[in-house]
Amino acid sequence: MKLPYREAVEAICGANRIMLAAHVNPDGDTLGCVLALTHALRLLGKEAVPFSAHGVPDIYDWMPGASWVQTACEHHDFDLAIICDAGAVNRIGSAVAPAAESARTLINIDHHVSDGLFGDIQIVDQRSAATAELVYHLLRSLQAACHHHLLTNEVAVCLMTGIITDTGSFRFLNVTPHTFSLAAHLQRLGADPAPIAEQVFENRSFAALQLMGLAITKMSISADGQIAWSAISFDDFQRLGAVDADTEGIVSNLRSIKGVKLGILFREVKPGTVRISLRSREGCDVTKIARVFGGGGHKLASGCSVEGTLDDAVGKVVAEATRQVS
Ligand SMILES: [Mn+2]
Repeated sequence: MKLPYREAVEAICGANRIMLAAHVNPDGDTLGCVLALTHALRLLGKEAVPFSAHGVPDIYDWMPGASWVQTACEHHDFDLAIICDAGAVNRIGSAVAPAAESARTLINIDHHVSDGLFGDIQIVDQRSAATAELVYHLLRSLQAACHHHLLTNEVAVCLMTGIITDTGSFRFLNVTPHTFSLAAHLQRLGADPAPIAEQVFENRSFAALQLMGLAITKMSISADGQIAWSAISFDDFQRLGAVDADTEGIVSNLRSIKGVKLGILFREVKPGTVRISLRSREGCDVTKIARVFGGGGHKLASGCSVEGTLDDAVGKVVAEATRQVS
């Protein structure tokens, strides 16, 4: 499959005002791509503005260029919009999407399985471990076309952050030899993985660890030992002063138990609304469970929401999971 890098380079060269957009609930990959592109485009003298409707989470606020990020866009006069790591335009949030849709040209760079492709130019490849891999190739093409050094230390750090976070520090199934050669080049450019991993994974709040402890204390396991789950109530969040982002990592801990195929975390985000995260090992497709409750995602990582009490949600989802797993 040949990706339209040349077309994207032409669109970038012909544009002056360029907006870059991350998806809502931003992760290291979407932010890394948006910031890497912003750095590179500014080096080319472009007016490049990064947007993230949900801002920059604390664990990513050290990233080079993080302070440039805007959360809403009122201007509708961009020559070009580049959306990174989002399966659909509405995934960049309603405060940013109209501006991207009204840009003269729209480039979609992504590695997700999506229902329909969008954008005038689509650099979409599901085999890439991270969108950062695709941005890396785009920047190399751009660098060659413009005879301008673009893979700076800042750019390399942003892209390495995307790769480290989307591969779970090179542990996930999406990692290929290509991921390693690309990461090797980024490290040679000055992007050491260790300080990035420390910033992202070892910078947690006290409340987040207390929440983890509570979730582990409250966990349950099915009779056959294949499903492990835990539930955190709205009161638990309030009492510990924890926020939803502090649940990061809990569900993968549930899945890590020997013999467990499926981990489920229930969190009452507000009274009457329960958000559910599902994580499985290979061979167990959690999208099938999430879809029953109107959610979706990937085979090994999906989510959904259920209205009602925490106990009701646990009862319904665990019953459905048991039906599907056994
Ligand atoms: Mn990604």
